[in-house]
Amino acid sequence: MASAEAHLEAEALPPISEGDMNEIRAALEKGDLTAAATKAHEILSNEEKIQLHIAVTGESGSGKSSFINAMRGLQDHEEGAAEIGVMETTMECSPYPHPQHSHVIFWDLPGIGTPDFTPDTYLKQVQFDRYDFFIIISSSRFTYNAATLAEEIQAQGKRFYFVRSKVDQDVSNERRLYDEQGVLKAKGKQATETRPQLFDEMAVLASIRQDCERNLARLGIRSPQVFLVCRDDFSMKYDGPRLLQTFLDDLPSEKKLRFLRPLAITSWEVVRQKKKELMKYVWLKSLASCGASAVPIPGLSTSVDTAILVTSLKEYCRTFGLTEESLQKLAKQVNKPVKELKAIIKSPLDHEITKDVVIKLLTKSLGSAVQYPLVLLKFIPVVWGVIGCLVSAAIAFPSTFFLLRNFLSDAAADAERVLQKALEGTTQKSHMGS
Ligand SMILES: Nc1nc2c(ncn2[C@@H]2O[C@H](COP(=O)(O)OP(=O)(O)OP(=O)(O)O)[C@@H](O)[C@H]2O)c(=O)[nH]1
Ligand SMILES: [Mg+2]
Repeated sequence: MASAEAHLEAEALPPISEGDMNEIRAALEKGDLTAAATKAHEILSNEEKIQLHIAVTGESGSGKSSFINAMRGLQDHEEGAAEIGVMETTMECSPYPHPQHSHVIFWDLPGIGTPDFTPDTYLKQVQFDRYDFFIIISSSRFTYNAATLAEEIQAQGKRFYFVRSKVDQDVSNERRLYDEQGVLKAKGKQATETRPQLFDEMAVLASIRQDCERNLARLGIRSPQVFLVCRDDFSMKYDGPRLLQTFLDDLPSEKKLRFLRPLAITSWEVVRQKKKELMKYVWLKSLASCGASAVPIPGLSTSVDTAILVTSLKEYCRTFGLTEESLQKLAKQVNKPVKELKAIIKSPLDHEITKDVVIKLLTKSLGSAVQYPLVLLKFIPVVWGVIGCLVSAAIAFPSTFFLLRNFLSDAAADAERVLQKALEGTTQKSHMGS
């Protein structure tokens, strides 16, 4: 049990600075709930303003624009998708905000190594400083241009990820050397460690990876990490899931949620991480909802700002794909009637969330608030230790806290069920998390 409790506490660690935390605590200690709630509001608004700028770079034609479309969950032909093509297409730095989460911005950079963008001036031309990190896309062989970019980005102290695109093409090109039974056509003659007698996709991938890693290491790149991807089923296949996980692990804690929000629900792991990050903000939202805009709720002996709660629940729905638009899109992708997906969802969808729904949920969570106030000490010892003494917040704070927490858990559970249903009858399960 001790470890479970420790886990809960760690989960609830506030993602805010010590200064902000002290300010909230000092206000609460003075009994100034409005000042504490205003501060919580300010922290949340600042979080909303955080942007993530991701530069996607590489040689012309390497698949940069296709990669951006895949990351944004868009097909190449869809409205708002980056232009792709076999001819040189991208001539200037173009921002592509995520369609539903505009704070995550992918920058489609022009290809390096064309007459207009030579390696010596490229990084200056693309305004190097603007980006949080770089993704270098390379298709086929490791090139001088890719090498120069990697070296230069490392020298400037920024992070980059080396992505080897179009591996589906490499796999199918290699497959052509084998017969229908998967036996090497030139029987025995050409079999090598990287090209075995029997076709082995893993061996093809391993040799591409080794080649890239060897070349990067030769340049003096520290612990080179290479990710093999293909634009189709990007987030499920090859190194797509590992790439997303690595971005997330490397981001500073205040940017993690920003990156997670737009990620498509392609694995149980994505659901788990989204839930974990959103949980960290629950207590701040509860505190904000007890502020100056709190009004008495008829029939309940408490005052809260229901607008904050409505916005928060809608945000949870969007983050877990519980919107009409996301479900329609998913249904189309997996070729199942949307009715089938909706039938297993227990929480309301984002457009169904209204003030009345919030009040109904608040009535339910009031019971938990009265029954289990001490549980809060486990989640947020620093805050509850002081807020519990304020009459004005003694009921409102735990009620909204349990409301948000429970809704979040339910929405995550719905997202898992929808994923399970979407995958039924497909072979993609092996690419999923646990
Ligand atoms: N088979 C396969 N083809 C891909 C993949 N990614 C991109 N392509 C194709 O490669 C070609 C070039 O892709 P783009 O995304 O336009 O490449 P780019 O790097 O943006 O090119 P520029 O804008 O000219 O610098 C297009 O025909 C894409 O359809 C992939 O993962 N697999
Ligand atoms: Mg392009």
